[in-house]
Amino acid sequence: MTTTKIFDTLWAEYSERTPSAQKINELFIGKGNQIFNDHVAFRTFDDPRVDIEVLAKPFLAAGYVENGDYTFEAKKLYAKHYEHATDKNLPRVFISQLKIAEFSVELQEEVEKMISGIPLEALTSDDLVFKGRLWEQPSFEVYEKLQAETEYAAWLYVNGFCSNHFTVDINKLETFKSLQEVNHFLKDNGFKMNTSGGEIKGSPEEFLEQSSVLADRIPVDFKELTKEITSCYYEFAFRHPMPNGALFSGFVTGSADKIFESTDMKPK
Ligand code: OOG
Ligand code: NI
Repeated sequence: MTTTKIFDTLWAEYSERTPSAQKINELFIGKGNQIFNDHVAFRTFDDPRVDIEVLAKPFLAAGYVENGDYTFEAKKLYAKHYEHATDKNLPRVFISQLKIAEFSVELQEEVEKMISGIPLEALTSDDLVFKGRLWEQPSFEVYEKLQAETEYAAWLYVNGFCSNHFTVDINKLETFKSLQEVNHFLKDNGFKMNTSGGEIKGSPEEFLEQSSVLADRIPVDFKELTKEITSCYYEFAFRHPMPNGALFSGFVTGSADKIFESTDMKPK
């Protein structure tokens, strides 16, 4: 699959479930900006049938290479980021996985049910990343049980495999010169920011500043009832030059830790 096809497909799915991202794009474009993406992100479990390496396949096939890895002790997550080997205008790809062995036996059993419910043809398709939720209709009781241990697993149980956020590259906007200005503009237009760890995560000293709006909520048909649950969110990244003059290209663990919380049902 070409990179154009990959990102067009991902954007179509994501923007349909994330009306805020479409609205924010219209606002930026209305001010005379063109939008470029800094990165997109995916979530999964560390089971070898569906882990980071499996989700990365379409990207590796399209010329992406691994560029860094990150550990999140408290959230029991591990992540890798990928960049295109030659075309640096393409978005980075950030994929995290939940370390399921570190959770309760009950959670492990639920995850096993999810993964063993995935049709074999999807598991062997090399494009799991586009497929959404591949297991049976979720139960609200299970959702709440997962959520009590980890918002991440509960989110994945409902949303499945998909891009959980796109990220506007603020360096490339014409009419905004800082993340502060962007946040101000978004709040003026009624958007709610993720304030966990402060509205802006990171600093010029860390070479990366990031912010995000709280995830949209869409109705989910559980077995027992229909309820609005977080879908996906939009992020904003501003990169600073390192001492060698090049823009920093990685991620900052302490900031990412808080960005994950954009999909929490109970935001901090
Ligand atoms: C990923 C959160 C981390 C970043 O830019 O630091 C991240 C997620 O929500 O799955 O995207
Ligand atoms: Ni991100």
